[in-house]
Amino acid sequence: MRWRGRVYNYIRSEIDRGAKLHFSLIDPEKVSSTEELQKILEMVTDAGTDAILIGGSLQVFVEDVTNIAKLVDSLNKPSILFPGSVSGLSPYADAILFISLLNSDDPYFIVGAQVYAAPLVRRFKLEVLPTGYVIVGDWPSSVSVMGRARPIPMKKPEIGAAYALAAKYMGMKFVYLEAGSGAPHPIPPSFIKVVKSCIDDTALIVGGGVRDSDTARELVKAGADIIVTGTVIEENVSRALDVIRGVKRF
Ligand code: 1GP
Repeated sequence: MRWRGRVYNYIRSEIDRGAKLHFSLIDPEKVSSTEELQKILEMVTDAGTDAILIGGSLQVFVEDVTNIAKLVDSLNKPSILFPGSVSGLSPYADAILFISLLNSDDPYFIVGAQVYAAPLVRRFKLEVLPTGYVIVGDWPSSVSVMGRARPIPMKKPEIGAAYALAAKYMGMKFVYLEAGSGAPHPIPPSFIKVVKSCIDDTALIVGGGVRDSDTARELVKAGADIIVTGTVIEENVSRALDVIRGVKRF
Protein backbone atom coordinates (compact mmCIF):
# COMPACT_ATOMS: atom_id res chain seq x y z
CA MET A 1 0.00 0.00 0.00
CA ARG A 2 3.05 2.22 -0.11
CA TRP A 3 1.95 3.90 -3.35
CA ARG A 4 -1.45 4.89 -2.03
CA GLY A 5 -2.22 8.55 -2.66
CA ARG A 6 0.66 8.93 -5.11
CA VAL A 7 -0.51 6.80 -8.04
CA TYR A 8 -2.31 9.46 -10.09
CA ASN A 9 0.50 12.00 -9.65
CA TYR A 10 3.05 9.40 -10.65
CA ILE A 11 1.15 8.47 -13.83
CA ARG A 12 0.44 12.10 -14.67
CA SER A 13 4.04 13.19 -14.20
CA GLU A 14 5.31 10.32 -16.37
CA ILE A 15 2.87 11.27 -19.15
CA ASP A 16 3.72 14.96 -18.79
CA ARG A 17 7.40 14.24 -19.29
CA GLY A 18 6.55 12.43 -22.52
CA ALA A 19 6.84 8.84 -21.29
CA LYS A 20 4.51 6.05 -22.37
CA LEU A 21 3.33 3.63 -19.73
CA HIS A 22 2.57 -0.06 -19.61
CA PHE A 23 0.22 -1.76 -17.16
CA SER A 24 0.29 -5.54 -16.64
CA LEU A 25 -3.13 -7.05 -16.01
CA ILE A 26 -3.38 -10.02 -13.67
CA ASP A 27 -6.71 -11.86 -13.56
CA PRO A 28 -7.02 -13.60 -10.16
CA GLU A 29 -8.99 -16.41 -11.84
CA LYS A 30 -6.03 -17.26 -14.08
CA VAL A 31 -3.31 -17.46 -11.44
CA SER A 32 -2.08 -21.05 -11.11
CA SER A 33 0.25 -20.64 -8.10
CA THR A 34 1.75 -17.91 -5.95
CA GLU A 35 5.29 -18.98 -6.90
CA GLU A 36 4.53 -18.76 -10.61
CA LEU A 37 2.84 -15.39 -10.18
CA GLN A 38 5.77 -14.05 -8.15
CA LYS A 39 8.13 -15.02 -10.98
CA ILE A 40 5.93 -13.35 -13.59
CA LEU A 41 5.56 -10.19 -11.52
CA GLU A 42 9.32 -9.98 -11.08
CA MET A 43 9.85 -10.40 -14.84
CA VAL A 44 7.33 -7.73 -15.88
CA THR A 45 8.71 -5.38 -13.22
CA ASP A 46 12.28 -5.86 -14.42
CA ALA A 47 11.15 -5.22 -18.01
CA GLY A 48 9.74 -1.86 -16.88
CA THR A 49 5.98 -2.27 -16.46
CA ASP A 50 4.65 0.76 -14.58
CA ALA A 51 1.79 -0.74 -12.56
CA ILE A 52 -0.10 -3.97 -11.99
CA LEU A 53 -3.82 -4.02 -12.67
CA ILE A 54 -5.77 -6.68 -10.80
CA GLY A 55 -9.15 -7.82 -12.07
CA GLY A 56 -11.29 -9.95 -14.34
CA SER A 57 -14.76 -10.02 -15.85
CA LEU A 58 -16.18 -12.66 -13.52
CA GLN A 59 -16.64 -12.69 -9.75
CA VAL A 60 -13.38 -13.02 -7.84
CA PHE A 61 -12.46 -13.96 -4.28
CA VAL A 62 -11.26 -10.98 -2.30
CA GLU A 63 -8.48 -13.15 -0.77
CA ASP A 64 -7.06 -13.79 -4.24
CA VAL A 65 -7.06 -10.08 -5.04
CA THR A 66 -5.44 -9.30 -1.69
CA ASN A 67 -2.70 -11.91 -2.20
CA ILE A 68 -1.80 -10.40 -5.55
CA ALA A 69 -1.81 -6.85 -4.13
CA LYS A 70 0.55 -7.96 -1.34
CA LEU A 71 2.98 -9.52 -3.83
CA VAL A 72 2.93 -6.34 -5.91
CA ASP A 73 3.64 -4.28 -2.78
CA SER A 74 6.79 -6.28 -2.15
CA LEU A 75 8.02 -5.33 -5.64
CA ASN A 76 7.34 -1.65 -5.00
CA LYS A 77 5.01 -1.18 -7.98
CA PRO A 78 1.55 0.37 -7.66
CA SER A 79 -1.31 -2.15 -7.54
CA ILE A 80 -4.47 -0.84 -9.15
CA LEU A 81 -7.81 -2.63 -8.90
CA PHE A 82 -9.60 -3.08 -12.20
CA PRO A 83 -12.78 -4.70 -10.92
CA GLY A 84 -15.34 -6.45 -13.08
CA SER A 85 -17.79 -6.27 -10.18
CA VAL A 86 -18.01 -5.16 -6.56
CA SER A 87 -16.36 -8.47 -5.59
CA GLY A 88 -13.04 -7.21 -6.98
CA LEU A 89 -12.34 -4.76 -4.14
CA SER A 90 -9.54 -5.32 -1.64
CA PRO A 91 -8.24 -3.00 1.10
CA TYR A 92 -4.64 -3.96 0.26
CA ALA A 93 -4.40 -2.33 -3.17
CA ASP A 94 -3.03 1.15 -3.72
CA ALA A 95 -5.69 2.49 -6.06
CA ILE A 96 -8.76 1.61 -8.08
CA LEU A 97 -9.77 2.39 -11.63
CA PHE A 98 -13.19 3.66 -10.61
CA ILE A 99 -14.81 2.80 -13.91
CA SER A 100 -18.09 3.72 -15.47
CA LEU A 101 -18.86 1.50 -18.45
CA LEU A 102 -20.16 4.35 -20.54
CA ASN A 103 -21.53 2.38 -23.48
CA SER A 104 -23.45 -0.17 -21.45
CA ASP A 105 -27.18 -0.46 -22.08
CA ASP A 106 -27.66 -1.21 -18.38
CA PRO A 107 -27.49 1.68 -15.88
CA TYR A 108 -26.11 -0.79 -13.30
CA PHE A 109 -22.74 -0.77 -15.12
CA ILE A 110 -22.75 3.00 -15.64
CA VAL A 111 -23.49 4.02 -12.05
CA GLY A 112 -25.21 1.19 -10.11
CA ALA A 113 -22.21 -0.97 -9.24
CA GLN A 114 -20.30 2.21 -8.42
CA VAL A 115 -22.91 3.15 -5.81
CA TYR A 116 -22.47 -0.25 -4.14
CA ALA A 117 -18.69 0.07 -4.31
CA ALA A 118 -18.26 3.69 -3.21
CA PRO A 119 -18.69 3.21 0.58
CA LEU A 120 -16.21 0.31 0.47
CA VAL A 121 -13.69 2.33 -1.52
CA ARG A 122 -13.95 5.05 1.12
CA ARG A 123 -13.63 2.60 3.98
CA PHE A 124 -10.61 0.93 2.37
CA LYS A 125 -9.07 4.40 1.70
CA LEU A 126 -8.23 3.38 -1.87
CA GLU A 127 -6.90 6.08 -4.16
CA VAL A 128 -9.57 6.69 -6.79
CA LEU A 129 -8.70 7.00 -10.48
CA PRO A 130 -11.94 8.10 -12.21
CA THR A 131 -12.15 6.32 -15.55
CA GLY A 132 -14.56 6.38 -18.47
CA TYR A 133 -14.55 2.85 -19.90
CA VAL A 134 -15.59 2.38 -23.51
CA ILE A 135 -15.89 -0.98 -25.26
CA VAL A 136 -14.83 -1.07 -28.90
CA GLY A 137 -14.93 -3.98 -31.34
CA ASP A 138 -16.95 -5.93 -33.84
CA TRP A 139 -17.04 -9.11 -31.75
CA PRO A 140 -18.52 -10.16 -28.40
CA SER A 141 -15.98 -10.16 -25.56
CA SER A 142 -16.33 -11.18 -21.91
CA VAL A 143 -16.58 -7.58 -20.84
CA SER A 144 -19.12 -6.62 -23.51
CA VAL A 145 -21.31 -9.60 -22.62
CA MET A 146 -21.00 -9.23 -18.85
CA GLY A 147 -21.33 -5.44 -18.99
CA ARG A 148 -24.22 -5.46 -21.47
CA ALA A 149 -22.27 -3.09 -23.66
CA ARG A 150 -23.09 -1.92 -27.14
CA PRO A 151 -19.52 -1.97 -28.51
CA ILE A 152 -18.47 0.80 -30.85
CA PRO A 153 -17.60 -0.49 -34.33
CA MET A 154 -13.90 -0.22 -35.17
CA LYS A 155 -14.82 1.87 -38.19
CA LYS A 156 -16.65 4.51 -36.13
CA PRO A 157 -13.88 6.37 -34.28
CA GLU A 158 -15.97 9.54 -34.18
CA ILE A 159 -18.41 7.75 -31.86
CA GLY A 160 -15.49 6.66 -29.67
CA ALA A 161 -14.29 10.26 -29.62
CA ALA A 162 -17.74 11.50 -28.56
CA TYR A 163 -17.80 9.04 -25.64
CA ALA A 164 -14.26 10.00 -24.67
CA LEU A 165 -15.10 13.70 -24.78
CA ALA A 166 -18.19 13.12 -22.65
CA ALA A 167 -15.95 11.31 -20.11
CA LYS A 168 -13.53 14.24 -20.09
CA TYR A 169 -16.33 16.79 -19.66
CA MET A 170 -17.72 14.75 -16.77
CA GLY A 171 -14.34 15.12 -15.07
CA MET A 172 -12.89 11.67 -15.56
CA LYS A 173 -9.10 11.57 -15.47
CA PHE A 174 -8.75 8.53 -17.71
CA VAL A 175 -10.44 7.18 -20.80
CA TYR A 176 -9.97 3.44 -21.31
CA LEU A 177 -10.63 2.11 -24.81
CA GLU A 178 -11.16 -1.63 -24.46
CA ALA A 179 -11.26 -4.22 -27.25
CA GLY A 180 -11.84 -7.00 -24.69
CA SER A 181 -9.41 -9.45 -23.16
CA GLY A 182 -8.03 -11.80 -25.81
CA ALA A 183 -9.60 -9.74 -28.62
CA PRO A 184 -8.71 -11.03 -32.11
CA HIS A 185 -7.44 -7.54 -33.04
CA PRO A 186 -6.48 -4.53 -30.99
CA ILE A 187 -8.21 -1.20 -31.59
CA PRO A 188 -6.67 0.25 -34.77
CA PRO A 189 -4.21 3.17 -34.48
CA SER A 190 -6.48 5.29 -36.72
CA PHE A 191 -9.25 4.95 -34.10
CA ILE A 192 -6.88 5.90 -31.26
CA LYS A 193 -5.66 8.94 -33.19
CA VAL A 194 -9.17 10.37 -33.63
CA VAL A 195 -10.02 9.83 -29.96
CA LYS A 196 -6.76 11.27 -28.62
CA SER A 197 -7.02 14.36 -30.83
CA CYS A 198 -10.32 15.21 -29.06
CA ILE A 199 -9.37 14.64 -25.42
CA ASP A 200 -5.92 16.27 -25.41
CA ASP A 201 -4.35 15.79 -22.01
CA THR A 202 -6.88 13.30 -20.57
CA ALA A 203 -4.88 10.10 -20.14
CA LEU A 204 -5.77 7.48 -22.73
CA ILE A 205 -5.53 3.81 -21.75
CA VAL A 206 -5.77 1.21 -24.53
CA GLY A 207 -6.09 -2.54 -24.08
CA GLY A 208 -7.37 -5.75 -25.56
CA GLY A 209 -5.66 -7.95 -28.12
CA VAL A 210 -2.17 -6.41 -27.88
CA ARG A 211 0.24 -9.31 -28.38
CA ASP A 212 3.44 -7.90 -29.86
CA SER A 213 5.80 -5.03 -29.52
CA ASP A 214 5.25 -3.49 -32.98
CA THR A 215 1.49 -3.27 -32.41
CA ALA A 216 1.98 -1.70 -28.98
CA ARG A 217 4.34 0.87 -30.44
CA GLU A 218 1.87 1.76 -33.20
CA LEU A 219 -0.80 2.34 -30.57
CA VAL A 220 1.39 4.62 -28.48
CA LYS A 221 2.48 6.44 -31.63
CA ALA A 222 -1.20 7.04 -32.43
CA GLY A 223 -1.77 8.63 -29.01
CA ALA A 224 -2.27 5.91 -26.38
CA ASP A 225 -0.63 7.00 -23.12
CA ILE A 226 -0.92 3.63 -21.40
CA ILE A 227 -1.00 0.13 -22.91
CA VAL A 228 -2.56 -2.73 -20.97
CA THR A 229 -1.71 -6.36 -21.65
CA GLY A 230 -3.13 -9.39 -19.89
CA THR A 231 -3.54 -12.42 -22.15
CA VAL A 232 -0.03 -12.32 -23.61
CA ILE A 233 1.41 -12.39 -20.07
CA GLU A 234 -0.57 -15.56 -19.40
CA GLU A 235 0.24 -17.21 -22.74
CA ASN A 236 3.75 -16.14 -23.68
CA VAL A 237 5.61 -14.16 -21.08
CA SER A 238 8.69 -13.49 -23.20
CA ARG A 239 6.49 -11.82 -25.83
CA ALA A 240 4.87 -9.82 -23.05
CA LEU A 241 8.31 -8.62 -21.96
CA ASP A 242 8.98 -7.49 -25.56
CA VAL A 243 5.72 -5.52 -25.51
CA ILE A 244 6.71 -3.81 -22.25
CA ARG A 245 10.19 -2.97 -23.51
CA GLY A 246 8.73 -1.72 -26.82
CA VAL A 247 6.39 0.67 -25.00
CA LYS A 248 9.07 1.89 -22.60
CA ARG A 249 11.63 2.45 -25.37
CA PHE A 250 9.19 4.50 -27.40
C1 1GP B 1 -8.51 -6.49 -20.88
O1 1GP B 1 -7.52 -4.62 -21.92
C2 1GP B 1 -7.26 -5.72 -21.15
O2 1GP B 1 -9.33 -5.80 -20.03
C3 1GP B 1 -6.17 -6.60 -21.68
O3 1GP B 1 -6.54 -7.35 -22.80
O4 1GP B 1 -5.99 -9.69 -22.23
O5 1GP B 1 -6.16 -8.99 -24.61
O6 1GP B 1 -4.25 -8.24 -23.22
P1 1GP B 1 -5.68 -8.64 -23.25
